[in-house]
Amino acid sequence: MASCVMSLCKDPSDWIEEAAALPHRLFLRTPAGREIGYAELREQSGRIAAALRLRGVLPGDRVAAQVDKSPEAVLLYVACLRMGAIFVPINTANTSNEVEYFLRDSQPRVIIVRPSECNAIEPLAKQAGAMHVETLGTGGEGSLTELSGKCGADFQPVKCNTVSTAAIVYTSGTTGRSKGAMLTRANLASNALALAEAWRFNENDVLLHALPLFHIHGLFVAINTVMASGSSLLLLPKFDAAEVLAHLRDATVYMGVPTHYARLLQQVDLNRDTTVRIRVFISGSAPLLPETHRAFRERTGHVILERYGMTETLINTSNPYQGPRIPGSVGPTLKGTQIRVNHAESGGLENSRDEFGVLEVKGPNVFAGYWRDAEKTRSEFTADAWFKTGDVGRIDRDGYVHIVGRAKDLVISGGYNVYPIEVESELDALAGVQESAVFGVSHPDLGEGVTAAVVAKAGAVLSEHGILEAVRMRLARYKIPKRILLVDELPRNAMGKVQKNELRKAFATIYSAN
Ligand code: MLC
Ligand code: AMP
Repeated sequence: MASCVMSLCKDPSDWIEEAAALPHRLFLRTPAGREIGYAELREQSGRIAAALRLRGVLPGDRVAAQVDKSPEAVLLYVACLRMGAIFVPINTANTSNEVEYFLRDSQPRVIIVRPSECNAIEPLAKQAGAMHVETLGTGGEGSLTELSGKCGADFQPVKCNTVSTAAIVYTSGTTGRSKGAMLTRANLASNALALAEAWRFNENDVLLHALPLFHIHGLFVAINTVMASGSSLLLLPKFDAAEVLAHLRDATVYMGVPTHYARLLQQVDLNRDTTVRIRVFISGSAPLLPETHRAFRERTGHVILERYGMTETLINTSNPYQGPRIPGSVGPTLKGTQIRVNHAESGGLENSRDEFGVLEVKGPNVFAGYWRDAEKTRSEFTADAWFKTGDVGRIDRDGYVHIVGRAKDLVISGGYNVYPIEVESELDALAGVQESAVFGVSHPDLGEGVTAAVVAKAGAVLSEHGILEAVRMRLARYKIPKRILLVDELPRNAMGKVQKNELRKAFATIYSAN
């Protein structure tokens, strides 16, 4: 097997320079037959960087993107890395009021959107102070490509301080609106190198990429690990179980969320033969059920490698490449990262025993803080500078971390995080709604289904359908409750706090009974 990590580079830009120097090295391929070598990655990302510079983007300026997945979307991210701009990825499911908030908060110099969204975004961008709106479509069409096509290929990457911010990724907070997590160039570089080494990435690897590009999983865990090891991507436009299955023979590594594995298991052709070329299947972003782990092993012979991460910390732990991969555990910490259990805090997790506590993390992977929110940053770190993950777990005798629950009020649906408060605020604002409580209920496909209990105001008549219609334009689709349950009152404890555990128990089977 060829070398695992090309060299110990300190900045993500260096990966591209190094790999581009090697002739004929492939970076990206699509099922339609498009190929981009590392040399072209350097050239084409350079043209995009030059185009952004023409629009006034300087190092440290934000470049926001709400675009569909495409090779150009990958090139855009790389262009930002190489010019020292701060990349702000936005979920394509976010509605215009959500996008408006991200723009006002991050103040980008340029926002790149799908061509069909240009007219809707322009007034929002103007209000937020973004100077330019550019477009990029799935086929690479749009004003960004037109502009970059007029730029030369001689772009010189900007030398950046490794502690400078490379990306701001919005992640919902436990209170109020989303916060922008500032990830530095050193965070990205150190994590990618640790992962490339832990997962034995080498230049012959082909990563089958079916994840979205606006979260750390599909963007940094997948793409940076590929770039850091000089390997390549087979880029699918989205996750589709049959498409993934059809391309497993063309790749050596697969990364997905547990819903991907649950859906692959529904494919009759998933077996040892169709997965024979893959050397490792990796899962993360949400808990992988031990049943899924076992069923996948039985059908394919592959033991899924589960790892644990967060937007604020990138990847913290991983089951070993060699050595036991334990179902229900996320493995030991990655090289350079430390995790401790704060036993004083079990975050109110009911039935937690003394050995459990809130997991706290330290290491080169931990982010620099929340964008323009020093107070929130302070409150999420301990006095001795450990980041409080809000996940509850324990570390066993062999150093394996086991996550048993969450202290933070969070639902993870198909690998997307939904903070109940955001959904509750929209529900509570509706005429006729007295109050609401949003919680997660076990869901066979999505892991957890976003679920709402709603109490009507005296005399008001509410319906599940009417409520869903009313919030449809306000919330991204994945945040919209799968069920609205009309109840007379919310269960509360003696302190008046809503007992979501009672709700979870009362409605535990609503999705499995379907
Ligand atoms: C789509 N829908 C969802 C959903 N995804 N609803 C709830 N939860 C989700 N995750 C809704 C759509 O709005 C639509 O609703 C309907 O389901 C079908 O849409 P779709 O586009 O066909 O969905 P599909 O392609 O099947 O997407 C499901 C999925 C996708 C699981 C493939 O959500 C996905 O790729 N998830 C990965 C998320 C991810 O990358 N997370 C990493 C976060 S980083 P309607 O109403 O129109 O029918 C992180 C840190 C770490 O967590 O450790 O990695
Ligand atoms: P995000 O804020 O989107 O980055 O999501 C991070 C959260 O996802 C973590 O704090 C965990 O709660 C959860 N998570 C990620 N990976 C795993 C995993 N392998 N097992 C359990 N939970 C996970």
